[in-house]
Amino acid sequence: MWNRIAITLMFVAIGTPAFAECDPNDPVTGIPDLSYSTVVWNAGAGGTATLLVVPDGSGAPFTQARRPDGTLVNATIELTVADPCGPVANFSRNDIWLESAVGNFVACIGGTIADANTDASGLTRWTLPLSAGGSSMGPCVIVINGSPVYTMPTLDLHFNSPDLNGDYVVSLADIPVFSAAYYGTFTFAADLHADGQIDLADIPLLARSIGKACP
Ligand SMILES: [Ca+2]
Ligand SMILES: [Ca+2]
Repeated sequence: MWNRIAITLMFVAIGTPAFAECDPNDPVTGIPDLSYSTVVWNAGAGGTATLLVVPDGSGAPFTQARRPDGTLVNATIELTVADPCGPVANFSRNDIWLESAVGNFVACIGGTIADANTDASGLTRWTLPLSAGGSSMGPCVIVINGSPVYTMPTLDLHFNSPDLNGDYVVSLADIPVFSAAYYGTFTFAADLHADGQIDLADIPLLARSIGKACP
């Protein structure tokens, strides 16, 4: 499916006019231009990373994401918001968020927004835990004011959560999903201590979060 979307997006990108330019007589005033905004995700150089999310925000910070083999990786995302005239300072964090359309990943209201408004350099980050549930093994995109920064999926950041069924709360209803993976076929969603296997190390991450819900 992604191939199809990528091809469509490529077509749109080709049909889009060249970068807008800064007119000193009519400067752009703080309206982000996705063509000028840039993302740095150093974790991407080493492959995929998985972040544990909990609806109440008690999951892992981005500095403690995991590689598929379980080793820790700093998956901090840095976004510089810019318009054709330069960085956009103090742009509201509420208008910048992460999305993933794959799996049953769900976000609480405002649960995936950036840590802070952009600074004087237009920079903001994601380091704090998200408030979210469900899981995703697909690409994650950064969205500014409703439009993705990337025209193609490039952040291989996956999510999983003790809210396995993605209903915004960790409850007894999540346990059958976990048990099925523990005793049966491996399921990424249940690999809460993400290391490619479901074992005793995954259980505390579910047990300690029972009752946790969106704020
Ligand atoms: Ca749940
Ligand atoms: Ca595990």
